[in-house]
Amino acid sequence: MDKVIVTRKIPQKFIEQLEQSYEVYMWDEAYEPMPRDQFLESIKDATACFITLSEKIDDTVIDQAPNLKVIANMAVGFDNIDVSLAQSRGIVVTNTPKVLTETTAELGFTLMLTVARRIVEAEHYVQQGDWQSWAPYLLAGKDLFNSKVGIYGMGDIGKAFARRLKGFNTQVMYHNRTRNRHAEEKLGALYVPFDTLIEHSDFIICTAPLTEETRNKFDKPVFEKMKSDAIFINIGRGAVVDEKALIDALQNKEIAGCGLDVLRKEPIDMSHPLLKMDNVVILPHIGSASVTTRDRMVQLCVDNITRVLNNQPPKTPVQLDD
Ligand code: 8YV
Repeated sequence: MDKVIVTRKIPQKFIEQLEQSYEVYMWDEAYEPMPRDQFLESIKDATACFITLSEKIDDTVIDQAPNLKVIANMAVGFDNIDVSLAQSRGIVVTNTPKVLTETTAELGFTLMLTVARRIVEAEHYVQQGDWQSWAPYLLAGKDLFNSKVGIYGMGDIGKAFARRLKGFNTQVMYHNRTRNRHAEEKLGALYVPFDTLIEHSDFIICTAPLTEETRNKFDKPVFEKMKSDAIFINIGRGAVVDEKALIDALQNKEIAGCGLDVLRKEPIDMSHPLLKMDNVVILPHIGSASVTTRDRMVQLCVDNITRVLNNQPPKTPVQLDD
């Protein structure tokens, strides 16, 4: 019988689907990933694994898993997986595109407005009993309407973000590896060189995946070029940002604030300097975290596993660009 490893606790209704045909080993802790040692041990005789971004799939894992046929990643991003190595060993890698697009764009939008209108500071202000009077510029923030918004990464999530901006009377610019006609013609997004995007945007939203091209893309010179009242939002991957450069930019007031749903090291260390700044909002990587969307992501992983183990093409295989 094929053995499926599930590295995170997922609802029983999905496990039951897999158990109809396979032996399933699920890690049972709700908020802790399966320890690496245990993962390496259990994958030895597995034919399929259901993983999240907490699991790094490298040569150690692949060498350990001679029977593995499919790796189903519960994420659209797959920078945690050495995809070319897996594919060179005949292992199919799948991800969860499309099903999480709208939920992730919504979170990005929420984060942008939260930083712009200083919502976290305002809430703390009330909770701490500091609200003793009204003042003309009390917690005054930044308007989104009439602003210039720059989107870095015009994939599905970038487009869903641009669509949401339509109601806010903003000027939308974008930069992407390739031009996106749909974004230009249907969403009115203007393609600009990267330098133009960072120099002229009031809000800069990063939705980019982590690749060799995007790693550390937002570094010191980039933050220096931004407007001093710019707000930077990252819902892509943490390593697209040089965090030291971001901290310097905030401390030197080269930018006005930031909102991050993703960090270089997750979970963040409590001593991280970004946690001490009022104009920074950090979220624990919850971009796709609505119950409906998480259900859809899990179901897609289950479907991909089932299809590959039945010698059918998966619904959403990861395909590397040439
Ligand atoms: C995932 C994400 O929930 O899809 C992605 O790439 O970042 C999130 O939606 C997270 O990566 C867990 O695997």
